[in-house]
Amino acid sequence: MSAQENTPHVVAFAFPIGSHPTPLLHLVQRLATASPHTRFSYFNTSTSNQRVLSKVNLHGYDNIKAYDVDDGAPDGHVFSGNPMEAIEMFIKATPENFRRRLEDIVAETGTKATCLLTDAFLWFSVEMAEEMGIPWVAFWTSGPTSVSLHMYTDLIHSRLRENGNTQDEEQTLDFVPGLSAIHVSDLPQEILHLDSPFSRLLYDMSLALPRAAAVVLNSFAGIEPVVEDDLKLKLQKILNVGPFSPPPSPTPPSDDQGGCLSWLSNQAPASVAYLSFGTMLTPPPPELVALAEALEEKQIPYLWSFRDNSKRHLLEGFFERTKSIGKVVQWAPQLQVLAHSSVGVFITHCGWNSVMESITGGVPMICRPFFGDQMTNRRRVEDVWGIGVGVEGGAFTKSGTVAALDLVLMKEGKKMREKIEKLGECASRAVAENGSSTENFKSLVGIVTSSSHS
Ligand code: U2F
Repeated sequence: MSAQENTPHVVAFAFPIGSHPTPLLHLVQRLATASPHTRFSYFNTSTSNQRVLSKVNLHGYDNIKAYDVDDGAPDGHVFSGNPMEAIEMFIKATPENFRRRLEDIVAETGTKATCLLTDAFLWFSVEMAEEMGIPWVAFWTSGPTSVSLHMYTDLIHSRLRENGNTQDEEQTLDFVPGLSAIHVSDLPQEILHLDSPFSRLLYDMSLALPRAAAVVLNSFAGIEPVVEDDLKLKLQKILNVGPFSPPPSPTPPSDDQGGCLSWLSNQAPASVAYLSFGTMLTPPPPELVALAEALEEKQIPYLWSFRDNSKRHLLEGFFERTKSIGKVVQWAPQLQVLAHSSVGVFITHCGWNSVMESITGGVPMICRPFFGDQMTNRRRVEDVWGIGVGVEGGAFTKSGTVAALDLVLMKEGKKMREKIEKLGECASRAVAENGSSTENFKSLVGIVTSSSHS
């Protein structure tokens, strides 16, 4: 057997939407540092690779190579901007796009895959891994609550049927361990309605996850103890290895072209509202206007990560009038922004990475969730952890936003900060030497780099 054939070769498959591909690549980087003699191949669509690789620097990672796979879009196709269009085209192209590319790479390098480490959504990887006789490790980019809800999809449906499918929005999920605070109205459409290609993908994932050698989460022990204990009964291994932070890079790409950090340094402690709605969405026009009116009325210093040029005209007057107290950028170095002592509140859609980063930075949240796991994340933030508040009525209005700002920056701010600091300490302990996430990461290295199964 040649040295090439003997080299462990971990092949990572990304789900090319939103923030999914970046944390997977960060995980690959950490693994590649921990195991320099293992080869890592990172598969993603070309558009997503371009975006991710413009922010994540692979310089110095000689054992990682990124490859493009087909995104399923016909040549010259112009996307509408609705993420579901890209998702459905991509789903149609799977698993053949990954399978073909993997065959090419194996032929080219003479190195067989010894482990598939993929976004959990790409459940078909378990079949590919089983055919090759290698382990499948699934990476769940959100928290324990949302993966648990997917695992309970059948039970949720049978309970809803018992109620005559009336879907009492206020019904709570007290039949799911640890999740009695979740209401039916918090559930993602993909769990409630199983008829779209994306919902079916997630349902099939819930059936496949027990076959994964391990399910890896960007989370930490103790944040959802009951849910985690229950997941341990359902999955072979659950490995919290978070909260993630980007691995150090010899020449870090500058995420702070807008000068956010120096601007923050000139603001009073805990005074600034940081606004960002993740990688995929912008609130609808009336909500943007209401949000701006609330900030202006209260004269709250703000830092707004705003990229949607089609909606920018709605805020141009506001940005101009408030330029002495506010700053708007296309992209902010969010992790560092949330760790800055001047930030007093994070106005967020409750994407899981944002929630983790807010906990790490110790910043309470005002939550305006839109889809997927964001509503259940909001429920944990507000009702379970007490580290933020949802906006009244579920959408931004001027009065509701003013009330939420008063609550977080003044009335309840101290209490929320104390609670979030406690969670943040728990997170720091998990990633410290000998901490639970650190130890889990070592187990993960063992699982993905052992080529004895091949
Ligand atoms: C999807 O979430 P998003 O990608 O929309 O949002 P987040 O999970 O909060 O991740 C956004 C990431 O982008 C970074 C930020 C987060 O790591 O630090 N970022 C930044 O650095 N600068 C900016 O100006 C703006 C963002 C989905 F919509 C959610 O429901 C899921 O929870 C999530 C994870 O599966 O994926």
